[in-house]
Amino acid sequence: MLFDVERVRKDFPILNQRVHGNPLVYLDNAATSQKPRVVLEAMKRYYETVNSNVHRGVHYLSEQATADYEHARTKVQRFINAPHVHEVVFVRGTTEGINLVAQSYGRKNVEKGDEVLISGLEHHSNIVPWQILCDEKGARLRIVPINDSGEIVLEEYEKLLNNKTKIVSLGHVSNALGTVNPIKRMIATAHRFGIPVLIDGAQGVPHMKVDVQDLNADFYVFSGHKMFGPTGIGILYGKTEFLDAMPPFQGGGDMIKSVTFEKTVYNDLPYKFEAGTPNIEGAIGMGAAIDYLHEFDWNSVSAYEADLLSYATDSVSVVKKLRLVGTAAEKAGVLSFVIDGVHPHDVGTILDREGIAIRTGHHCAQPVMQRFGVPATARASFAFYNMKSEVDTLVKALYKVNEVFG
Ligand code: 7TS
Repeated sequence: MLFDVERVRKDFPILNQRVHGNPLVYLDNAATSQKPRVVLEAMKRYYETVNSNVHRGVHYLSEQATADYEHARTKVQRFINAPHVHEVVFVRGTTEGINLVAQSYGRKNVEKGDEVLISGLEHHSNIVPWQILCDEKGARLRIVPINDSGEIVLEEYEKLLNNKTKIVSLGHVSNALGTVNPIKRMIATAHRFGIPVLIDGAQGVPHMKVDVQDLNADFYVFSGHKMFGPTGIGILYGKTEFLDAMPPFQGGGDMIKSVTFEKTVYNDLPYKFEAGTPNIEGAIGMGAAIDYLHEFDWNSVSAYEADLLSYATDSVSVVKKLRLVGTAAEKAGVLSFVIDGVHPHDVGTILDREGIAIRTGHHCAQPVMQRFGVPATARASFAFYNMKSEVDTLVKALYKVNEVFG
């Protein structure tokens, strides 16, 4: 079945508008994706007909809200092929998921002199939580280097794994460069040393089918808002053996079975990690986004996206003084670049006047910028609703940038 982008675009009301008098060209999908109508309607329907707190009331609406919330969890379970529904924990997003593992698993298992291993490609949210942990424990954060194309150097990775390494935490896809990491292979390598692996899937799930069992990931985290769902909701998937042994991250309602002033008995998974009233409408919206994604043939989507990225790569490469940052063999969704003599923010501002939304800056990945010797890049990031004609608009606007800056 061929992917029909014109039809898909009709599902996203926000795309059909003009910005500064020009048709909106939204190329900031790595920051957040747009939402299809079915997601917006699911959340509206929830507030208009069901709104109530979950897991508490015996009344009709509370039971309905609980059923909808838990149904969303089973949708996530199927979406990532998790073996058990209790392995799916609702969190605020990728950032909270990583902090949860660092604070709960990390504080319990990482001691003075131990090591935590990440790569040189990580988003700040997969760096700073581990730094906080290592600082507290007197442990060492070690970094797998990346090569000039923006790929993890696998030989170095293997050399860095040792009996002091307590956890490995890796991005699935780099938000700054678009590199797709060979995580299945890297997980298998870490497992040979008996080391668990967390995958930051924030930029993975919007572009590819993820099967946590096939990957054999011990933890996999992602955000709803980057996969066409709402903000403020995300997922921590963890294998039962790890989640069961981990202490709670936050205390409060819902995460307990019983409380006295002397002793509290914690709830079962996943509720042990869901203290307080959760983001109910967020979970429901995320479930609706998953239903929406299920309608697609992912082979066609992947082929469409790969073709679009390759077209964009070729098209921008002819722009004078433009240099791509990140040229990995395996890439998804992201085109980062600099134009010699022009600050990326100026590129962004000129493009904005043409109705084009891109991100400029360090993309919360300052170590990646340092590795490539640039303070910032301009980044166009794609979703399956983007079109080649939008790439053409981008390229035309980049010519304009060169005209302005001579
Ligand atoms: N990990 C990666 C790889 C990301 O790209 C992001 C967000 C996060 C973690 C954090 O996700 P959050 O939903 O908890 O904020 N990346 C970006 C970006 O590239 N531009 O804005 C946010």
